Parts: sequence; structure tokens; C-alpha cells
Amino acid sequence: MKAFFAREQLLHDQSVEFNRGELTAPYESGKRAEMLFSALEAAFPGAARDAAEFPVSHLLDIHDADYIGFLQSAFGEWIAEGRTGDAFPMVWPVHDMRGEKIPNTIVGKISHYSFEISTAITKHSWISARRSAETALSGAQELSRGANMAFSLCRPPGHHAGRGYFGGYCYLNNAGIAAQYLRNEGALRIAILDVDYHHGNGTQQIFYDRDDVFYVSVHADPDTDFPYFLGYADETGAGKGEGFNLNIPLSRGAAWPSYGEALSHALNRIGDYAPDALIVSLGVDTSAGDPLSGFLLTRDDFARMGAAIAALQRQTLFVFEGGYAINDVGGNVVSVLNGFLG
Ligand code: Q9C
Ligand code: ZN
Repeated sequence: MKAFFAREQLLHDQSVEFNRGELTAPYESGKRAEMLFSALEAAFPGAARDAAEFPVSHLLDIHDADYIGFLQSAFGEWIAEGRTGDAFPMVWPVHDMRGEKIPNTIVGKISHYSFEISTAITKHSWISARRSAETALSGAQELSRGANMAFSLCRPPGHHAGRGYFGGYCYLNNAGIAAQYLRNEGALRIAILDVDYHHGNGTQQIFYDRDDVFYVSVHADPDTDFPYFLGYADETGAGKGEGFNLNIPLSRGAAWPSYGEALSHALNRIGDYAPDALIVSLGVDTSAGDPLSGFLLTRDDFARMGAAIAALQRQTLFVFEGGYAINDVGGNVVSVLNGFLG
């Protein structure tokens, strides 16, 4: 197994996050990635590889050009307009307001290109996000060269990022970018299995009208959990993509009996689709004890998850997403990978 990583992913360092009416330390920290990297090095000596660099065209295959331009310049514009600290969005056009407008100054712009308040653009967000996408691309390249599996230690995560917006700690949709890379390399059908606790609204949006990328997600019911406004079971795809989006929302409190059943339904549907490759958006915020989660998966359950995924017998790229119980993240990811490797 090869595990891809890039040190520049650690540079993104948000000062605060707004939670429960107060400013707290951000849940999504570089420390998570550092600890996960150490756990991988200990469990799989010699597996670590530096992510390669890739042309920006791979990002533009998935994201709008104006959004990519905005991500690169946003922090500089924030400072140039006399603001300090991290660039936070503050206001959104809802209901019948003028949502199509792109204001000319940074506070308006950052709102246009975001959807929620916990995620800011910091001095180094762009370089970290770009290297995170390149970490996913490096894993995809490994599959295109014939590897059976790879792990991409992506940070910041990706599955909440849409074609033209950031949020949920995500700026670039790493799994989506990897999926398109494999399509460009000749794969006909890609399945994305998203096992993060939260619905991957960005990945769903990007592929909603396509039949060549099947998005399947098991996640907390958006009635009770982030991102609230997408991820319901009746979202099944549109146009050519009808039938190629599958959401399996579960109630808070779900443990292996119900989770394992949902996962095997998801895997059966992916098996029927017969993809050339599988990308797993691997969030381990389903762990009991995760500060953002209401699911109760254990270390052993994560090994069961890995074994169930391996039973599909597809080339598989694991792309890291969420997981905020920082002392458990490494062990849980290693457990999935060991379960997969058998
Ligand atoms: N009070 C991922 O797992 N909102 N993103 C948290 C908590 C954002 C999670 C608010 C959660 C985003 C990749
Ligand atoms: Zn999550």
C-alpha cells in the first residue's frame, strides 16, 4: 500500500470556529493530519509518499474557473480591503434575495462562494487545499498505474466543496477531482462511496446529472445534522444522472447493526453498477466519541467496514475526509485499511 501526503497541507491554520454561540478552537486542525500520518507510518512502514504536483486543469475539470480564481486571491483581497484575522463569510442570499449577484468587494464575494460560518479562508488555505487535491490526484494516478489500492491523506477535506463554493472545512472536492482524473485516464464508470458522518453535499452536486460517476453516501440524517439542506433519501439524481445518486440517511445513535446493514445495501448497489474503480470518501467522524458525531462505530467496526469494501474487489482509492476525535483518528483509519487488506 502507498499512502500519499504533502506537508503543505499543514499550513492552513484557522484561528477560531463559531460554535454554540461562542468562538472555540477549530475542530479541523493540522494536528489531526499530523497524528494520522504518524499512525500510518507506524502501521505501514515505508508506505508514505510525497504527493506529486499536477496542473491546475484537474481542478478546473470539477470547479468553476471564477471560484478557483477567488480561492487564490480571497485572502489577499481581505487584507487589501483593510480587514484583519481570517476571512470569514458573514451573510448569505436566501429565499428570494439576489443570489445570482457577485458583489465586487470581499465580504460580498466570500458570501457568494460559501455556504456556512464554520469555515474561513486563511493565509495558507489555497496552498493547503491545492496540495490536498494533489494528494488525492496522486492516489488516483497510483490506481491508473495499476495499483489495487491507495490511501490519500487529504487535509483540508473535500466532500462539502461544490463546483463553486466552500464550507464544512472543505475548499476543493478531492474525491471528485480524483474521480474525474480516472475518467480522463479511460475508466468508464467510477463509484464514490462516502462514509463520512456528514452528507457530501458538494460531491453530490458535482455529479448529480451524470451517470458515469455514481455517488453513494451513508450519513447522519440532514433533518438533525449538517449540512441540513441536502442529503435526503429522495435525492436520486437528475436527467442522465437519474438513479445514479443514492443517499442512505441514518438516525443519530446508529451503531454497527444498522450502520452495517446500510453499508451492505450501499455496496450491493455499487456492485450492480460494476465500476472500474471505487473512491471511498473516508471520514471517521462516525466513531463513538467524535465531538461532531452521533454515531457509535468502534475500532472493530472500522475493520469490518474495510473488509466489506474489499469484498467488492475493485481498485480502491481511500480519500481522507472528516474525523475529529484526534486521539482515535489514526487507529480508526488504520483499522479500515487493515480490514481492507485482510
Ligand atoms: N457545531 C467534515 O466532516 N459544522 N466536515 C460543525 C459544529 C461543520 C464537517 C459545527 C461540520 C463540517 C468534512
Ligand atoms: Zn464529516
